[in-house]
Amino acid sequence: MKTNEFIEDLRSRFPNEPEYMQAVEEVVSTIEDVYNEYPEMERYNLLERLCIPDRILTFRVSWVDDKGRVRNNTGYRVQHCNAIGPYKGGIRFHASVNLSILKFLAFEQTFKNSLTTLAMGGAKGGSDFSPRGKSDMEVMRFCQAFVTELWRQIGPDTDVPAGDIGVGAREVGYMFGYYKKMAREFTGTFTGKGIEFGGSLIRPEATGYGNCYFLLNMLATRGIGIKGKRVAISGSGNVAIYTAQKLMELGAKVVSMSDSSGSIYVPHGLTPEQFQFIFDLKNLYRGRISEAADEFPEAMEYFPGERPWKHVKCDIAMPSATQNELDGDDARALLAQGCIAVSEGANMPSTPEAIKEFIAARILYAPGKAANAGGVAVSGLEMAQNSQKLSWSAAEVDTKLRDIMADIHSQCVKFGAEKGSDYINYVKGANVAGFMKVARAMMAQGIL
Ligand code: NDP
Ligand code: 8G0
Repeated sequence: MKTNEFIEDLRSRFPNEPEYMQAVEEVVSTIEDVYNEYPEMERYNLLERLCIPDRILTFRVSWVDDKGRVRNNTGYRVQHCNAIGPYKGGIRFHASVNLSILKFLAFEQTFKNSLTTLAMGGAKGGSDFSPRGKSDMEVMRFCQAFVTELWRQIGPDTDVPAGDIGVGAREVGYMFGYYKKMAREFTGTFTGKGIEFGGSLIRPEATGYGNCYFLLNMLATRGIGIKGKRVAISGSGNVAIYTAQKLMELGAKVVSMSDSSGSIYVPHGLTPEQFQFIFDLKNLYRGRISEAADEFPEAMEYFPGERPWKHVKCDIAMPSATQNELDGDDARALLAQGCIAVSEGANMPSTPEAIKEFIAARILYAPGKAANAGGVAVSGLEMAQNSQKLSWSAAEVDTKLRDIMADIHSQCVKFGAEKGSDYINYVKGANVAGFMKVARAMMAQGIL
């Protein structure tokens, strides 16, 4: 297989999908060697079948706002691959959502889910609807209209959605409720549900906690501890908040957080009181991160419209907001002031140029598909609990999460250890490990 020709052909077929092509290029460039070791894969045209989603659903979502106006958005579900289990992946509601972004996310999800060791295929969905500034009733009407179209395409053993950017407990609750009504069944068709109706303990915390556990595994390969380390986080949503909480519990200093309007720098690290303020601000009031700087002006500096990376002094960066939020300049700025590790909470937050910088500097760099897999892993555990009609304790789920993150780290080491040195290329490790399992399953199942 000639990688360049393959990529150019795909680019000419999908010329307006830069995020999708970015994700595909990264994976293809790292699995090329193993792919070429198995000529039967090329005979089955496996790579192309693995890069192009099984199915894409697109639909109009019409809903009525509080002023009685009829509003229209576009809804999507990309069912990428179900070779190793039912389609699984979140739903994103954000004005920026388009097919390229959802295709990249569904593609990445397939390899990530493979790494979790659980039986889940890859999918992603969403809409260009933004819940920000909408009333609860508007959000509910939108969710019901969205599920009116989607419900026939999903199910506990078919496709299991969850939250993502802009979709939290409120939105999952509304979507699950309407799904249950339309399908006339009570099953685990969504994950991230409320605890009273089938949700798993530790699911809200899982992505952030899991990323911290992955980071601990990476640091251990170099005999480094987390205590006292300065960690820059971006975002202040689900992933960022629970990353901060676990880091503080582990004795690290959280020196930044952000949202799409700007970032805060906290030179001495967040105190428990400041963290609680941000937690309530985001979870109870849907507020902005600038309000934290207003509340604690002595302790924090606010940079409107800026990302954290150029404004912080940190040992570790954990980008946890969105794709392509850390570019080559940001990476050089982080490296220049001594950053030793980057562990991605978001999906594809680092641009290809930034990744090149991290790898060239041989720092510890974990791509999202490994580091943030704890979220979907605990979703897989939620599915298992739902189908058995039982629920595990927080301690049980947390132990399983730690074990899964350690397993993912081992897979990265196995496939990413560089010959002749002690460097671990986690990008290559995660891609090869994730790919091999899906590829074997696809080969065994014939041309579908
Ligand atoms: P949330 O909606 O809870 O939070 C998103 C955060 O990122 C908010 O602070 C938001 O700011 C900020 N943000 C979103 N879009 C942009 C943008 N275009 N530019 C700058 N900031 C932005 O989402 P999550 O925390 O759930 O998701 C964050 C990332 O983690 C995403 O990449 C997601 O795919 C990934 N992820 C999430 C998992 C989960 O379990 N939730 C699992 C694995 C990965 P604002 O409030 O201003 O919009
Ligand atoms: O639980 C999920 O399926 C889910 C939700 C949000 C994001 C992700 C992800 O892995 O990116 C998974």
